[in-house]
Amino acid sequence: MSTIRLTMAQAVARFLTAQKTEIDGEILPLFGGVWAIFGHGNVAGMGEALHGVRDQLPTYRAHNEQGMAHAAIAFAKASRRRRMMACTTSIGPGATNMVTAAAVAHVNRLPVLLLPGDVFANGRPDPVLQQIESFADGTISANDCFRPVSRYFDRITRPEQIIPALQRAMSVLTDPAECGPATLALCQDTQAEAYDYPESFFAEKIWTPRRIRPDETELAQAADLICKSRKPFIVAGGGVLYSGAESALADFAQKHGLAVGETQAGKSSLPHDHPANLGAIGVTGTGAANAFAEDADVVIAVGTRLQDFTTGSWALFRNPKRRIVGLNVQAFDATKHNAAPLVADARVGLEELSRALGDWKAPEDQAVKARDEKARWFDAAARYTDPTNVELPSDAQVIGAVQRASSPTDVVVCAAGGLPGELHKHWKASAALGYHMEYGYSCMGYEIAGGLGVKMADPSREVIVMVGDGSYLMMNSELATSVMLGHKLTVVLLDNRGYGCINRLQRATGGESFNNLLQHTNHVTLPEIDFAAHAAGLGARSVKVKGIGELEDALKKARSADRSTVIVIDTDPLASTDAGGHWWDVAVPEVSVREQVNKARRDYEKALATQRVGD
Ligand SMILES: Cc1ncc(C[n+]2csc(CCOP(=O)(O)OP(=O)(O)O)c2C)c(N)n1
Ligand SMILES: [Mg+2]
Repeated sequence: MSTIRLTMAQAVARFLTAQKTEIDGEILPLFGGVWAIFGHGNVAGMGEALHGVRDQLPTYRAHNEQGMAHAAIAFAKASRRRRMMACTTSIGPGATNMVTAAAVAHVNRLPVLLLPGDVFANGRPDPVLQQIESFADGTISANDCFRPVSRYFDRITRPEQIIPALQRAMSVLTDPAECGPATLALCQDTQAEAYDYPESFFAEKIWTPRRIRPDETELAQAADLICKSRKPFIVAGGGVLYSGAESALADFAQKHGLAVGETQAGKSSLPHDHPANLGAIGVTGTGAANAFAEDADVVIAVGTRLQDFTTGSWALFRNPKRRIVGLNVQAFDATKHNAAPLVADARVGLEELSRALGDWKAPEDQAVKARDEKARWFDAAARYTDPTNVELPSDAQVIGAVQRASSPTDVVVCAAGGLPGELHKHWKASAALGYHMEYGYSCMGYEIAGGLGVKMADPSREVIVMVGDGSYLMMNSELATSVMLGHKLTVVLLDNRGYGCINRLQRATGGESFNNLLQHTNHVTLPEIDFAAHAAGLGARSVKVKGIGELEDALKKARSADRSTVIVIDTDPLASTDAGGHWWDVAVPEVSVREQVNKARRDYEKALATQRVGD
């Protein structure tokens, strides 16, 4: 067996360069790059190793470990999980800064290889700078915070241990069902230790997507349920896009006469103007999709985790005879709420289900109803996004302007605040992956860093990031990275001077406006933040616009700019789209001295009675 003498860190770097992926017949590096912020925990080991492979595997310097991991996660999502990135940090704060991003990847089932530095395996210099020191357990370091938010975790204390650890990490990162973050905590001294690694460990490996085929019995049971249904309805989740099942879904819906509602992760599975596409489903759903969801006797849930925003906290699918067919690559999701599981890849699952259904078609009245409901929804929704000259436009009016200035291949990116709900209802996505919403963790601060990852995954598409003032203030520094790397973003920053959506939620649950909008906070000076100046300071083009007309002009200029642009617009914190939507379970206090809360509690209890438990 021929061997090569390398440090553990050099072995990691070399191994990563050997991992490839095949996309449309083209062999590409599986890892699009490594994000790195160095400190004493990784600069000498991983830093030197990454320098050695910089021509095959680019290293990118970010400004915040959470931000860089958001970019990596967005890159994987925009690549349909077929390409990914790694992230290396120092020990201590650099590592724990990345824990929130690990949770983002975990919830959203997105692959990212996290390589935090760790304390000395030999313990000789203990405690090193940034070592947290557990009094009770010598095996604990800050990196144990990654355990609950990693699909695979290992701490590397011997150089040869990296061989099985990397192989296991790869199996998780590339498995459609298990997919999520893999964390290998790399002890600082071990990174620098040498070992005679077998050459075979570094042989080129081409990863292809595993397409799980359905079990015959599950397939027959699912087909039987659907054939007996009179009001079937499809829910399309993110799994449709990860599987590349858009055409399979369109064929399935058309052949069997079914309508489709899209989750936040599933939006853009079908073009907005496809007759079967009734748009968003759930708490932030369209009136059309929700009308179908309420009546459905069989819900065909394709590639969705069925989180509460999709199920209306399990009060949306209210037909008493309703069953769910769970077409999902992960049995954990396929069996939720007593669903009839159909464990399979979305694309082959839909194809085989279609074969099993033969000529069966949903009753004709369903297609007529879909047409009517869709027309009614668009009539109702249009007025929210129409042009206006009001001084403080709503989020929906800003969305209308962005939509009018966009082209069908653009990607809109968002994550938290009031915007996700408004975008889910109103955004008209044409091309697949044109709607990139992180709504599994809805992590404030994802937007700009995420937009950068999306742009890196496909530089040919214009990327429009929509972000609230709160989210922007929480994390914006990868804007400077986008300028540095020449990956242009258009950022539309909606300044409603605070946490608008939480203030609205507070009011809706009977609370007094308190601690959300800046005006309702403890303060000596009410902040008047000059976001345009801030963005310019980070190197971006920036402009503050007044109203929708100026916004449309600025969007046109941003499109032809060669650098990231931030367009700031003041918006109304109180307005939101009241058409469509559905109840969401947010627990209201059972006792209070405030009558508004008691009233909200009475309404809450009525709504709770509509929630289905378990079935
Ligand atoms: C990291 C993080 N902290 C807290 C929250 C809870 N949260 C959701 S939206 C929101 C306010 C967002 O404010 P902004 O970005 O200005 O959007 P707006 O609500 O005003 O539309 C908060 C605090 C969150 N989603 N993520
Ligand atoms: Mg705000």
